[in-house]
Amino acid sequence: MNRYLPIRSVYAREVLDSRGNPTVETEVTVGEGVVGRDGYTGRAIVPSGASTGKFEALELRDKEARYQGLGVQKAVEHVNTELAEAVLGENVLKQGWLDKLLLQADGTENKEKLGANALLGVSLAAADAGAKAMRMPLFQYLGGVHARRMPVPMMNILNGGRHADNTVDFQEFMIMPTGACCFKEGLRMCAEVYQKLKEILKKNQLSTAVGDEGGFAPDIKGAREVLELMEKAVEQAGYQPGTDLCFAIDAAASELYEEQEKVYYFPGESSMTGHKIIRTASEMVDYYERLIQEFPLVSIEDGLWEEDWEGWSMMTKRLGDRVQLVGDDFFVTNEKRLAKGIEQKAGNAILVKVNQIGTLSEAMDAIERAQTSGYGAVISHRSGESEDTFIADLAVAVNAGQIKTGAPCRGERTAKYNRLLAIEDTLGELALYENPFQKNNS
Ligand code: 2PG
Ligand code: MG
Repeated sequence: MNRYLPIRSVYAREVLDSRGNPTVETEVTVGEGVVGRDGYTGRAIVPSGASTGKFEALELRDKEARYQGLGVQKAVEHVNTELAEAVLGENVLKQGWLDKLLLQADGTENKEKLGANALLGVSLAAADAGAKAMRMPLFQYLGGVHARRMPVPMMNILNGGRHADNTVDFQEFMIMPTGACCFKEGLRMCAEVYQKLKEILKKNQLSTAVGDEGGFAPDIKGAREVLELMEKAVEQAGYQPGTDLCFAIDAAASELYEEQEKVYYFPGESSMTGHKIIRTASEMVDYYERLIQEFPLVSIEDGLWEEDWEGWSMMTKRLGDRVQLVGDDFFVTNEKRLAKGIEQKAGNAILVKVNQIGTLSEAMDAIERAQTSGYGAVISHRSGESEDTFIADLAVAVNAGQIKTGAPCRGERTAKYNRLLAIEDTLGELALYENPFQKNNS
């Protein structure tokens, strides 16, 4: 791009995320003229995970008394000094170059010097500023004229694991409106099923309190019982499970893994049944296989723990032609780990969380690698989120076809869905919506 739109100022502050913990908000102002007069300001609020992968880029926390150690004043300071210095005067339209400068300023493999939360805020806010300066919607700025595929929501309606204080051991139970005609209708179907599920839980005297991502968090014995309730909710909402809506889970198995004994321990199921439930890697796969046979389960995320490359290859060999096997903690949005997975035929899709890697360009590299290798890419929120809607635009920009961004409940989750409704409106007849699991659709 020939135009030169210099970055005039970079500024970060500490704000709160959806769990009430501090995070970084960054503003990048660009323009040829005077700041505040004819400049454009891009903004970003960095998300934060709870079930974080061991190999994620480092999220810098102050570890001081304030905010119980979770303050981000150091990361904010790094943005306002070193990172600002690195990019001031640079052309905001050269995202790849800006991200390189950010990486150079940090200089470490996992962003431990300045913090991935410091780098990411600048990277995303710069992209937002670029889009505003070009007077383009963010998804078009990032993806160009071919950005038009609306993502199928992978909507979390029941929370467990690290995202809730209930007995459900798997972290997320999701519905995917694969039979919808468009995003808007898919969203409606999901919201209706969500409300039906609430009614069913109430009728069964189960809690309708929600977890971190807005899904309900009742005490239920195991995955089968949850999926049965979900099937009921789909049917009572007037839809057909497997045709109109399918199911997805995030087992977040790294959280269940006991390294010493080399087994997966299910604390909730153990307490509900009164005896200790453990499963080996191959028993985990047996378990998934039974669930696939019984329910329209089309996607399993982090089915095994993040270091079990052999187990992942075994799981992919056994289940990979029937379901999507998504690596989250396993791939951590890292192109190198993904390349190793592709080589070892481990998994067949990547979960993309921009803060796992720390810059937009690196996340887009990982997406491109997945897409050119026949792997799926699911754009994802974190359990700690904000009103920032960047990932909605990113999902359309890269034609990912799938987005995971929580329940149709809690503002930080609905912000993304509402942004997608606006994008679908903007695209009008150009918008595409297709079942990502159906091969050979146009
Ligand atoms: C996950 C995510 C988002 P967290 O495991 O996929 O749903 O959770 O942000 O806590 O890592
Ligand atoms: Mg996950």
